[in-house]
Amino acid sequence: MSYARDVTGPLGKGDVVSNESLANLLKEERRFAPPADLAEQANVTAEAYEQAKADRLGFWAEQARRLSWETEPTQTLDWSNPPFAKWFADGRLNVAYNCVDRHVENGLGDRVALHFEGEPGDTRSLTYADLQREVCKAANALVELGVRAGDRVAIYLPMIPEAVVAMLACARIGAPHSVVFGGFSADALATRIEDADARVVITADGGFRRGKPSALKPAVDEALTRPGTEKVRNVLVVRRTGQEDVAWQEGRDLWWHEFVGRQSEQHTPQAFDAEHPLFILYTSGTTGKPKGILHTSGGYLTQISYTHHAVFDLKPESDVFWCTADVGWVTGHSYIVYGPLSNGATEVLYEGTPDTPHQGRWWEIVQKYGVTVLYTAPTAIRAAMKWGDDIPAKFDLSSLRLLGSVGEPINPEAWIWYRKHIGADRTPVVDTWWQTETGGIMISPLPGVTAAKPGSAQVPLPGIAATVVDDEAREVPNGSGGYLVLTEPWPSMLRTIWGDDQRYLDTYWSRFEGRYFAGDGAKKDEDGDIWLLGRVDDVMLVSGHNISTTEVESALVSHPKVAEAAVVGATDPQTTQAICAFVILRKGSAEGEGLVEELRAHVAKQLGPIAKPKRILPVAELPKTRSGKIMRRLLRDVAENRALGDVTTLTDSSVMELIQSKLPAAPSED
Ligand code: 6R9
Repeated sequence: MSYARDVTGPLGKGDVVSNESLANLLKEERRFAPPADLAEQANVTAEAYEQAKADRLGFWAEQARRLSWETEPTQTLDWSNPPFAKWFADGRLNVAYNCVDRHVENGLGDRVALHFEGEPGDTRSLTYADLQREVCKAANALVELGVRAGDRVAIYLPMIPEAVVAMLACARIGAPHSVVFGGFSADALATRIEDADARVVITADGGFRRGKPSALKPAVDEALTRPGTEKVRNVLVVRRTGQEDVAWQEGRDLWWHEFVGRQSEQHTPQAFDAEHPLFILYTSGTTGKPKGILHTSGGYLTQISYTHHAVFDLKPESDVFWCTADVGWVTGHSYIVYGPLSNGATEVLYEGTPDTPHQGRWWEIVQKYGVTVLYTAPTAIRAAMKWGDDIPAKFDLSSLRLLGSVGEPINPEAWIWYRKHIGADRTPVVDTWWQTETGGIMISPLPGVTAAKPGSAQVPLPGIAATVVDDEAREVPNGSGGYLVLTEPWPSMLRTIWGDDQRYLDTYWSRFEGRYFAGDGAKKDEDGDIWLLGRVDDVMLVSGHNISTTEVESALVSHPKVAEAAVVGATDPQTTQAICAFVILRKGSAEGEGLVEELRAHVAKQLGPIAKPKRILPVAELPKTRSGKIMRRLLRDVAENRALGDVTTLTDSSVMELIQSKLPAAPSED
């Protein structure tokens, strides 16, 4: 049965389960008001909502003044050919200048931009002046390789400072970068090189992961044997691991330390049009080839700079910001590179995994650098919950004043754990909803304004228009669910899918006339606050009821023995689909007799009998993408005993073998 069919059913209509469960989640009426001291000094106050409501475009025009333009824009939005937006179209700027040089010119050259922490424990701090020198050298190197404004450069690197330098060097010369996550296969890299028609690839011999060197260059060599990649002239290779057996193609391959190393530290940035392409970032569609999401310069940087300032309340003189994302994910682009650096922040960049060499590594890093603002994903929070409260308790986390979450709905249980065990029951938690396509944060509490509700992203940011609609595009009343849509263009919106305008129209703008369809299910509670319910493709249809995976997962995780849960609907002759749950147990919870029954009863009690999972399988790990999203598609394959679909974007492919080895388990009967 195809999933596409199920999503056509209206979410939330006759959907008792979801409404009940929402009421359930909210029953304790837990609200967390902003701490008084933070609220008093907050970068953004409630006034911003009023101001943006009164004059949305005027509001964004004002935010654009956060940047240094070579030519100030006089136009804000050109929406004459929707949905192809132009923002600040007659303005000209250089993105890298805004992220680096202007801070040096303002006397901040000695401020640390990046505290790099390698997985083996090696460290390196780069000031803004250091970053300027490195970016200039890399820009000169690309120019020497014949890269011109408009040419695409593929970046396939571990989480090392050169990744940031390479991106900024591309931005500086107007060459759109396409960063490919270092965990992707040669195939995934080849498709992306071909689609973007890249001329140069920047990579490394390897990076450190889980305590050992993990090679990258062989995947590049392999990718470049594939048809469609012939136009790649050069491969620039950073020496990170020092592995001895790096294969080399003379004339094509160049060591970064030699070639970039001998370049001049001077480079004069040239301004580009606000709509000049800044980067392409591929997101895997559920079907077909990955979509190259295109972002441009002026509007993107305006919204990223503003949202980083507003949502993280960033005080560049005193804060130490740490976004744990990989640069290969949009979160790394926007909240490691362009947001923090455009705001002159000091930030941490960490190469490795959270549990190498021990499960307290992140908390040790927070303590070491005095991190004040931490931005991570629910999957990492749930992993920390699973490892145990005693681990973060060993470290001094008192520098933290604000926590953020992104990537998936954060279940109330994890939200509360995060605030309590990482944020000392004191810090606000901002749950930020956005997408590769939106470029920057769209829906989130403001830390100095919003009384936070665990589990809800709550309200669109000032200047952003979002709502929830039913099948017929009618806005749903408070207390109901439907589809999340964005009703007005926003500065950091994608401009198109690279090379495929039609697919851009079809994917995002055809479902609801004149509105951007995000592909997520959502609900508005009685206060009008927005709760994200997961991708509509994942919604389950059980005996005529639409049930969201997020809600059943949340109910499971609210049981003290469950650390993490993934829920899918598997074809079922009686009920159309049957709920099948995969659960990871918390440390110390045994898989013993009766556990499955206990969990099923727990869900039934929380959400009603219809939402009771038919099968529950305790597993050691769940299949995830690098950004921590559970790949439910693969779990459906398992639940329906099918061969696995595309696994190229999986972080760890052995996970699926482990899960499959659990099957066939006798389905528990009602
Ligand atoms: C930034 C990013 C986008 C999808 C999005 C939604 C999910 C992201 C979320 C969230 C609930 C949040 N998502 N943040 N769901 N609450 N705070 O993740 O971009 O990788 O393109 O994924 O992630 O389903 O549509 P991307």
